[in-house]
Amino acid sequence: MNDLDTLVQAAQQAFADAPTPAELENAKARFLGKAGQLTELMKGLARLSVDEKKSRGAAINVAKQQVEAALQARRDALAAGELQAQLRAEALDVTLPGRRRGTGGLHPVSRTMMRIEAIFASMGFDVADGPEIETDWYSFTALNNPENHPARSMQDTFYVDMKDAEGRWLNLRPHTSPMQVRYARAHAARHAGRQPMPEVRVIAPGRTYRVDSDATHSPMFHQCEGLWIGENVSFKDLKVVFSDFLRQFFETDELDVRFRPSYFPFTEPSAEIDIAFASGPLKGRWLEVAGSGQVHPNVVRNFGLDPETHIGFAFGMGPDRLTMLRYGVNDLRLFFDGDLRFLSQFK
Ligand code: 2U9
Repeated sequence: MNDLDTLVQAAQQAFADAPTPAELENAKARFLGKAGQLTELMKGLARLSVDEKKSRGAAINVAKQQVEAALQARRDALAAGELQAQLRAEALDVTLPGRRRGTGGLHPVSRTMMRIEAIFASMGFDVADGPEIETDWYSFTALNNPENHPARSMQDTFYVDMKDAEGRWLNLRPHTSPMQVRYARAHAARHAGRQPMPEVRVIAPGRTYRVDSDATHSPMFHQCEGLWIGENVSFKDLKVVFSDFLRQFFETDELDVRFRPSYFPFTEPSAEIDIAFASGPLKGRWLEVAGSGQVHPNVVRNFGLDPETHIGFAFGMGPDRLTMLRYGVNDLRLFFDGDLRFLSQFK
């Protein structure tokens, strides 16, 4: 093997050993660069005779072409390797199923609230919304709750670590009635002196709070109360309005409705409202769905109205319980656990 063969072999080996394009260019410089081995051999031709120059020059050129070919081959191989690595890194499995955008749905209790609001709105009721942190007067006193009534006790009501202007602890409203007191007072003040005063006809749906927790009670629950006050609104109107509401809500005319005498401090007389379905799994069983009554004169007075001329009725129901009845759910806590396996059934 002559010196040129050895040189070509050394170059091929050096190129093959270069792991990166940068190191390949360094190796190239050792053979083909300004001071590279082949360049030095070319410079040496000057010392030779004309004939020797010809044959030696041709041989060096052949060696140079072989070195350049090896260089190009290695360049191509490294570039192809890089491309392969990049393709591997960016590999995409086009057979995977696409990711769908999750679609939400309304919470079953929200659906019930919306149904209740729509039905009462169709009967001319306004929908009122207001504070969940209340004063003692709006939650209890205005509603004819005696000072020592158990509903005010620490076991039942959540209190907030802050006092109102009268020095009484604020509370998380235990019912939505305070909102109706606020609404009725604002209404009476706005229409003061008008004869006759436009009727108060309002429902107050919303979150309410009590210290209570089991399969049928949650510390946060929902209520929807209604109030209709005018100069000539009677218990008969209550029976018609609420029976009509129940038949629309449960989408059946074959519903027995009964008003059973009861007691609430804010109504007199008072009645529990029970229903019985004519078919289905609950057929024939009396189920308590609401409370109601003629608004107590003391409460009417707290609206800023004269109970001698203004009279009417109120009712209160639990949308959580109505939702359980409508969908056949037996544990209230399911509504508030946030478990999508349960909730997504209502989409
Ligand atoms: C005002 C005056 C009176 C609303 C009423 C009830 C009877 C009642 C319960 C039913 C189940 C609450 O949701 S529940 O836990 N409610 O029994 N509520 S009368 O009476 C009012 C409301 C507002 C100003």
